Amino acid sequence: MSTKPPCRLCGHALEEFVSFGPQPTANAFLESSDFGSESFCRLAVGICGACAMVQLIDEVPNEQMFHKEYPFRTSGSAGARAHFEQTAQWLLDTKLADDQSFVIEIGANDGAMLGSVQKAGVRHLGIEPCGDLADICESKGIQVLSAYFDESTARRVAEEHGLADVIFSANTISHISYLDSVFRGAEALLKPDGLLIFEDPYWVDIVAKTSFDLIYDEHLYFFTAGSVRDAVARYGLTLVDVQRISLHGGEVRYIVAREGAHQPTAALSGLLEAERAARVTELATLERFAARVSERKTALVGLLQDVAAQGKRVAGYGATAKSTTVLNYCGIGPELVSFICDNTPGKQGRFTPGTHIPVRSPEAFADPYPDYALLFAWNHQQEVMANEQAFADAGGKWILYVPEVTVA
Ligand code: DWN
Repeated sequence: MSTKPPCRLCGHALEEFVSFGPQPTANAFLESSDFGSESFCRLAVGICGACAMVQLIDEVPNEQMFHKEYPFRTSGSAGARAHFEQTAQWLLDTKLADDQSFVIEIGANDGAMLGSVQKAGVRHLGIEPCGDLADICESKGIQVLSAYFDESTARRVAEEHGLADVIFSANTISHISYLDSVFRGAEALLKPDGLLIFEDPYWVDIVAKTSFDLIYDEHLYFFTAGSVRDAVARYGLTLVDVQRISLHGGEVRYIVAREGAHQPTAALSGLLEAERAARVTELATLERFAARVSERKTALVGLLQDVAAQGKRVAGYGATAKSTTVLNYCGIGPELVSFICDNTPGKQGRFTPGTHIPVRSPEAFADPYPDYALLFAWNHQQEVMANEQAFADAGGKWILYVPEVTVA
């Protein structure tokens, strides 16, 4: 009899509903000398039968994913830069207005958010385990501690820097396996009326768009307002507000306070109601999602094979973490996508994990233009297509696979 793995939050059994097979570390872009020595981990998603937290079944150790050479830079897109400048301004205007204010960011990345806080002269601390990213923050004058965030880091920070008005985090809380320690740490580090504010991909949007490529090793949890509400409640915290965010294909910003410190908003009850109506945590919905994932693979591979049979050349655009799932799950290698261009220096000159497609700088895109460009950075579609208008003007066609496989 096979035993079902336990939920990381409540220990109840997980029901697996989709699997992508063995996958390499999503952001481990390779040197050719690394070929053959990559490590793979099964990528499969389940839902807890008790607390409805959607999560990966297996996990890759933190140190294998988030280390000195972690390549992703938040500031690599103008859309993300604008979003985090606006976020900083919103925090400064509404939550950090007095001269004793103190904000902490978990997963500060390259300082896209804290850079504006630093410029405003407000007390802050970035917590960033990836050494190169912490160095970039420091070079911008941002105070930073290079560490993983957990309860012991939180207690150390509280002792050395005092309690925080806001603990902010973007695209990081869903990446941390030990959420119990994170929430206990937040509880220990917040002022009595302080707020934990975090934004992450929204499971409802992933189901609605079948954006299956948002599933990869770094994304351990796929939150809904309902699952976050129940998770934080175990640690004396309450989900009080939510905001919808369009970045990265649809996210939610969760605003969490100590129990009784802030009143829940109408926006929260509205989103909880919409989630119930969408039935996104019911097994039947999840099984339909899994069936659509498989159909999407067939459609994308079929299109790429047709294009190859016509002797046309396809390049990829954006060597995203998401592309690792698409390429490895669909079995797409250099015979179907000859190279991928990306503006991240740490990815250029390397090869995609598992499928060994060369990654080149955006200048290579026009040298000469391919017939088709497969847009792995579909979440930055407007920005990329505007920057590369000359490609379409020259007769080039974009291939999209979210929310459907289309040629534009
Ligand atoms: O949560 C995460 C998100 C926020 O970022 C992480 N786990 C890892 C990473 O995921 P991703 O790699 O899928 O993120 P993006 O933002 O979709 O990556 C876009 C990629 O495309 C970057 O490598 C930069 C590149 N890019 C480019 O070359 N030209 C992006 C734009 C907009 C461009 O014009």
